Amino acid sequence: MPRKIILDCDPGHDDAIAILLAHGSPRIELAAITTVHGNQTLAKVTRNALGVAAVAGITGVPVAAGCDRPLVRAFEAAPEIHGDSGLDGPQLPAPSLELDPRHAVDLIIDIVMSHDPGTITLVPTGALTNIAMAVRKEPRIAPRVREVVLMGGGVHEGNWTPVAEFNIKIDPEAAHIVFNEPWSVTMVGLDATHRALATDQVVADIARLDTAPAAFVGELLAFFGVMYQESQGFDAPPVHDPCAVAYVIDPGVLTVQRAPVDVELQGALTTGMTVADLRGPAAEDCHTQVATGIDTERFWALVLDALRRIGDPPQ
Ligand SMILES: [Ca+2]
Repeated sequence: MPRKIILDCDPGHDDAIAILLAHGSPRIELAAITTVHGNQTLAKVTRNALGVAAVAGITGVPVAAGCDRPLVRAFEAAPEIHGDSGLDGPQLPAPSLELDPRHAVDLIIDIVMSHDPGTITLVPTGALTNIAMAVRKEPRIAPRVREVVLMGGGVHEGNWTPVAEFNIKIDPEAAHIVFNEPWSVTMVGLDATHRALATDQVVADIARLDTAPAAFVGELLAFFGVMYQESQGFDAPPVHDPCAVAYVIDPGVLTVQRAPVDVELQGALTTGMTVADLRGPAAEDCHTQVATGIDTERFWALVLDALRRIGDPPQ
């Protein structure tokens, strides 16, 4: 049985690859793609999500736009990583799907409440605003969701500040809500994703697939590589978001450790830091775990397999 997920994202180069991985994997059924402010404005990332859906040949999956700003703080984008469009590099095709008229928060609630308990997994790969709003509006989703597997945070690493990761830093109050609800949360943070590097070898393996979606990924990675080199000194770009999808497909991809996690909201230097307590065995009722490592070969094999299965969808 494929796992049903709602991918809540802000495409975003790595979000785009996460969409392709989810769509191409036989172990995942996309119940919805929802968008949230983040890498760029809500309008831009929503347009990008629809364009990526067209590249992937996705049909019959609702795509809905959500919150256009954080719960408390001012909107903050990441053009230095993702460019002015949020997905600079490749040419985006015209959307083939129409945007669902529902607000993403309502779509998330509708899907979780209309499915059997324990069947829907939430995979947020952007700011946690939509997820926080959904669980505040309809608290009954918390015990019904199978688990939340989010890309964000880090135990020992930051990227937007020395100690905070972008998705958490831009809406720490939303992250605080999500980490403190009684659902199972896996934090796929920078300790794992900074090792999911699109090396020259990976780029060559993807190019060899010789399909339009693979070429699209190649163009994404070319732009992403330059931006990561210039802004953060990486020799190869870290591809964060698909790591969360990969964990749903095959939990063995990541090394995880059960640990309480909370989010710093008032730090003079540390706002948005995910504070994980790894000091000892976690309590029985600890509902959060953090990724501490990744099997990169296994991860890239999943991405390549998904792209191979997608092939060249009819346009
Ligand atoms: Ca993202």
